[in-house]
Amino acid sequence: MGYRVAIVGATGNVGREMLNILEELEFPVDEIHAIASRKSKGVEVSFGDKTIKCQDIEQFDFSKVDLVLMSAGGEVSRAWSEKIGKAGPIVIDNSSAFRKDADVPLIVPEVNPDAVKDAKKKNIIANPNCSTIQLVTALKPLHDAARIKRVVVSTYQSVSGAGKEGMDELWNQTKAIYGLGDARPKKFPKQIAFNVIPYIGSFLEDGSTDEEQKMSDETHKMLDPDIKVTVTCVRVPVFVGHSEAVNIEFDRPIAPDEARAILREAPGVLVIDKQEHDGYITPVDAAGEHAVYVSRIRKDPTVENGLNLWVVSDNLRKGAALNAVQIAQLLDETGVITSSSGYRSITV
Ligand code: 2RA
Repeated sequence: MGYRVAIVGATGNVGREMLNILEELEFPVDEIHAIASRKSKGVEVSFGDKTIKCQDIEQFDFSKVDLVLMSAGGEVSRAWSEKIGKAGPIVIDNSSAFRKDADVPLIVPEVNPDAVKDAKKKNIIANPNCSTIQLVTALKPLHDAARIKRVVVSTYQSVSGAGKEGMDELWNQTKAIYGLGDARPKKFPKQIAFNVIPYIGSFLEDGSTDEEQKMSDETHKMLDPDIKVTVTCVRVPVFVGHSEAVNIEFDRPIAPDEARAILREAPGVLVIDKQEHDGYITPVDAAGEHAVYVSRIRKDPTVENGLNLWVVSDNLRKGAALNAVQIAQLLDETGVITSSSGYRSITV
């Protein structure tokens, strides 16, 4: 006996990864349903060696499933997640729609698994923003060892964070710039091929962007509201894998060797940190993998108790689909949902 699972947004980058990861982690699935908008009805997606056809969200009876993994954007989540939660299943929502809701837990299983106790308040759990997930996974073990006072983060976010259209734009623009074709930006506000764009999401009144605000708000909700967080989010011409340059100020001295030892023991983290070219990670190395990689751990001598890190992870996997499936595992392990079959846990 396993679970009856529906994936909403099954044709998207993250939806497809959710299907892959459910299968890879042998999450106990009895029934799987691929759900999408009416225009994608009948489109085929893969689940292991099977092919399943997308069903129209308007026609689907959500009371017949136990778990819904939702990744169809904020608008669809706002229209559907509460309705689905009331029909019975628990919704793991990948959008930002409910992340700040006090009755909706926001969870990275390595960071704040206890928040699962509130899962049934609305039958919705929010999956954090991709760039926040990898940040807090690396910060949590360090914060437990030496309180973090302030974090300065600069992100280098891949185009897959903006969906398939973002990936297509990088591919088509790259070809168009050196050949024939239309290189004008459509998905991104400026040319992304051979360029970087210091803007993700939308502008807020104070001049920051909502992507930057999300990283700060979500770190406060999951890790500690007292940590000062300041962020600059940048889109870069990389297909998959978000990178972050992270500067941390602690309330006591912490040597790079101590930080390395702590991070080596931390769940979900892999330290690759030698002063040689195989000794640091790039997004190309991290794509398709599960871990949050930490490299370039070094002292920041310009502040008291400062460290610099380089943090990279696959934004479609740990930054989205993997974290969502880990939340499903957590629901199962804690008995919030129940099934009699077993499955392999994640090890990285
Ligand atoms: C991005 N953070 O990379 C977004 C996706 N959730 O655009």
